[in-house]
Amino acid sequence: MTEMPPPNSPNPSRVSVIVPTYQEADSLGALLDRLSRVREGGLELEALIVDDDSRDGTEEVVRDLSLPWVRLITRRGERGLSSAVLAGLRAASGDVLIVMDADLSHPPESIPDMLAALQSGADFVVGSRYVAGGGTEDGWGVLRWVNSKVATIMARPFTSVKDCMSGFIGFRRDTWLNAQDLDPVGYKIGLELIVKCRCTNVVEVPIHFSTRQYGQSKLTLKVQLEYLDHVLRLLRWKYPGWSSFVPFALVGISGIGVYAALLAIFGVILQDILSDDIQIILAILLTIGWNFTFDRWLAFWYARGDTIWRQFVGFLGVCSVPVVINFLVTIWLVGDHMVAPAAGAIGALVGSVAGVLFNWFVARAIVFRRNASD
Ligand SMILES: Nc1nc2c(ncn2[C@@H]2O[C@H](COP(=O)(O)OP(=O)(O)OP(=O)(O)O)[C@@H](O)[C@H]2O)c(=O)[nH]1
Ligand SMILES: [Mg+2]
Repeated sequence: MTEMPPPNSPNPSRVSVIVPTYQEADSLGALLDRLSRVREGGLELEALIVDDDSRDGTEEVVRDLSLPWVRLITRRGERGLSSAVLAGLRAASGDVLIVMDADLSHPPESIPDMLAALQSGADFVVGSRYVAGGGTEDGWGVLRWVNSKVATIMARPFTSVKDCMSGFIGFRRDTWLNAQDLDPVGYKIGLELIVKCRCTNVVEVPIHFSTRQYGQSKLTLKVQLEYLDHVLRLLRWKYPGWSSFVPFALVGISGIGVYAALLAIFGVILQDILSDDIQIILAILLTIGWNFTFDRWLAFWYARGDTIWRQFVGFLGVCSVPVVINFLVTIWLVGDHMVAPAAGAIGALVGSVAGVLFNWFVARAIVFRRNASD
């Protein structure tokens, strides 16, 4: 007896293959030829070529082939791989959505394996170079390999998928409809979707990744730097508390160094001009200014739209509480017959630890509030 697929499993005969292209006219004929052979295997498959106005003959290639199952979407005035993929996903009509590169790096012949994995319960499939049976063509330079590995390691906080940098991906329409806050930033739309669709059962199908034969790579240094920004955004999305608290604590530690350095400098240059008390107050205020600037930038990035002066006054108010704790603990210990320097050090330590936690919680709740839309 053959087992019935679960009721929500995709009908494998309705597949949309989204192919983002920028100046890939030379590869398109061969790609569509190989896709048409996959179709002949019994799939109802449409291809959506999402081209960013390449003007390299892409439109002519598609028009001349005149294949009824191929649609060309030409975006004018907009560029970007991820946003092109999202445009293709929105226009697709299939129950299963596959995304692949146009440059023949991704073998269309692996699509049936990807569909089989989805039918067996995967909620996301990745055409993977880094699982048994997969690989890359010889001639991948050391630099590109290291590049890919480093990028993969940086994605570890989000997924254990071995080839999460792959652009050859597939999922059910309902999986992508459940995605939250999709951000069309960067080049790694696969990683973005795995995280934002909260996919838990990601299956890697081995593929042999071919080196492009025609056209030029769009994987420039700028694109690679944008990946750092993408990882930061994903961290802030997935771990909003930690990605606020860790920079806050680090800025707090840096503040101790800044305070000590200011006191040392003032001791030399302001000795004859200002009294010790005034020097200390000045150093405290400047250190609070330092912490405010970096905290607002790195720990409370989401509240940068609010009025800066109101935030600064609030921050000043919040910071003064641990300063008072530090002071009171010191006084109490001195009163308890402890020698002043030791009391000062303990007071500062208690004040700092309490200060970081207190400041972070209260600053978050009162000064740097999150809008409902953040
Ligand atoms: N629509 C659109 N497609 C893009 C854009 N940038 C890249 N692509 C397409 O995305 C796919 C992947 O780009 P590639 O340049 O092959 O990047 P890569 O695979 O990481 O690097 P190489 O294979 O070495 O070229 C290709 O089909 C490109 O044509 C873009 O801005 N808009
Ligand atoms: Mg490529």
